[in-house]
Amino acid sequence: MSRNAEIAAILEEFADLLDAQRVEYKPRSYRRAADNVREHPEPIEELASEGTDAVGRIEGVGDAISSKIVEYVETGSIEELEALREELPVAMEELTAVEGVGPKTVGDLYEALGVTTLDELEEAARNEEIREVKGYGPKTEENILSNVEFAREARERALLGQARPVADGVLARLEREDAVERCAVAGSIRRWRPTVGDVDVLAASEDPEAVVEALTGWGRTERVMQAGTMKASVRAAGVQVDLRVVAPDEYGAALQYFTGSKDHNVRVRNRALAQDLKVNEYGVFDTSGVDDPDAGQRVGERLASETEETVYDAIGMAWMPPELREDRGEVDAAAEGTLPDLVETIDVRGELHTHTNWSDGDLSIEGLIDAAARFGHEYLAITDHATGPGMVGGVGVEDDELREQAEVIRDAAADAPIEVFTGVEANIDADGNVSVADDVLADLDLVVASPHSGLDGDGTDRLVRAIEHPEIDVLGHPSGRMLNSRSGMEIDPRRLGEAAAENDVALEVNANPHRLDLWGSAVKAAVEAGAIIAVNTDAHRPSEFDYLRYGVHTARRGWAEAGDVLNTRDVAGVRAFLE
Ligand code: DGT
Ligand code: CA
Ligand code: CA
Ligand code: ZN
Repeated sequence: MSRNAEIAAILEEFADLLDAQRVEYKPRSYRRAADNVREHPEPIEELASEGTDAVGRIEGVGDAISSKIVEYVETGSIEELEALREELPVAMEELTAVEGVGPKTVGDLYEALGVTTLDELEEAARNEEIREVKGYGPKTEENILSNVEFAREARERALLGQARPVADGVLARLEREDAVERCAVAGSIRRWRPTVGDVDVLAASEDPEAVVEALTGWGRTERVMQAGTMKASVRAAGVQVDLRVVAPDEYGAALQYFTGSKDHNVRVRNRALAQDLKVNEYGVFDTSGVDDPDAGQRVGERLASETEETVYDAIGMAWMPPELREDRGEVDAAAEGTLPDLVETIDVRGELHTHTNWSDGDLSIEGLIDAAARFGHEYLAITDHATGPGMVGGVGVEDDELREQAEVIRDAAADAPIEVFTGVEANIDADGNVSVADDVLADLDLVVASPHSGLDGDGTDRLVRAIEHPEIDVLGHPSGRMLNSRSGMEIDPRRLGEAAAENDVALEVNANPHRLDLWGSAVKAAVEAGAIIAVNTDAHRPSEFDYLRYGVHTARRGWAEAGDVLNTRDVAGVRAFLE
């Protein structure tokens, strides 16, 4: 791991603080340098050890910035940045998470009102103090009050992509512990929700204290918030982890209970009640001969508790994957034996949305093909960004270059160990037009079209119009949402699904953990309307092929079976879809 991302973040903080002081021009050059440092293929700390000249060879990094980078790598801090932080002691990231509040507003409100935190910002808006500040009015207050809650929630929930690796680490640690008989994640992380409040972990053990100690003493645990004899709460790698230890013979009932969702559990419980059964975290109990079923937790004859399968079976239901447990009809389906046979990560054979260094990806065409082959894919579509709305800073590829790139891809494909499709990611403008000339699109194997700008209001009409374009094959990240930072367009997934089915377009589940777009309920509605789904990682670098599992589990939350997913088909099957 190079330190490029870390140093880019430092440069961005610099830019924010300069912006807040209304310094002109400089912030823009810091941001540009940050982008280039982040994408630079060599580790920046190695360049820094060679001196400012070496760092200065990175595009957009001039003398002033390169000497700050060297200062940071050598001393761990930058004097000028420390001074800026002292002048403006604001929680910049927290405050700018409020939509419509940028660094300049933060600077102004600090100067005038001393606002440093989200709570203070909200209070100032509520007390109508902001309208008194020069350049601001009641509209700003209104905007802050309507967006502050979203920003607060966004900060409290971790992205699945951040939490899941922590969960994997906790489980690996607990599995090594002799005292642990069985363990699993529960709660929203087990259901693969796009964001999670915490990572719930359940363990079965006769020696709970040893299990608690294993977590509190884990190498990645940063802070112990609570440690009892049967449970613990810690902060590990930036995520809250909640551990519960239960007796081995009650493990299944506890797992079922703590997996949730709450709505699912309520429906299960009601189903059980109708059969004179009581379900809780200790088991399923027959209360038919019991005077007061609420007299205690373990009242009546215990029918099941050791495994989840027996718990569901005792209520007359089939076991179901956790992704389904959102009260979207799964309880009835489990009772009727009509649960879907969900798609699995191993079913996916190829990747249909990726970027090379022709646009904003890291790798060359050959490098990307190689990485896809190493990941185990049978085929790969290369879909660099076209120019158009939402593509800033020269990221997109012009039509002429796209023609040229298609030739280069075909040459590379001739020697490739896997099948390679030529392609593009075109932009959908506010009216639903697509940013690339029809004849260029017609010459490519696969066209992804995605919205990248104007991402508010209802986007359904605009997206349907793009779907109806004869050259479009995949509708990329349809809503354009960015988890924890922007909500994206509203969409009617049923209408998108109908249009997609009619026009032979696949709707994407973008597996990037910042997006997960479409999401579970939307996938379900679209698939019910007849649509085919494509689970794509949108990889910009080799490590991002690993995002696949987040996309597949998101599709599973939408009840998708392998047959509903385009890229579970073999090469011939995909070609047939594209023709
Ligand atoms: P999160 O953490 O906000 O992403 O969502 P969950 O679903 O993980 O919720 P959490 O961590 O509060 O609780 C884990 C599970 O425990 C939840 O999915 C269902 C169960 N549970 C917790 N509290 C209650 C409750 O008051 N009633 C019921 N029926 N179930 C509960
Ligand atoms: Ca949870
Ligand atoms: Ca919890
Ligand atoms: Zn893309």
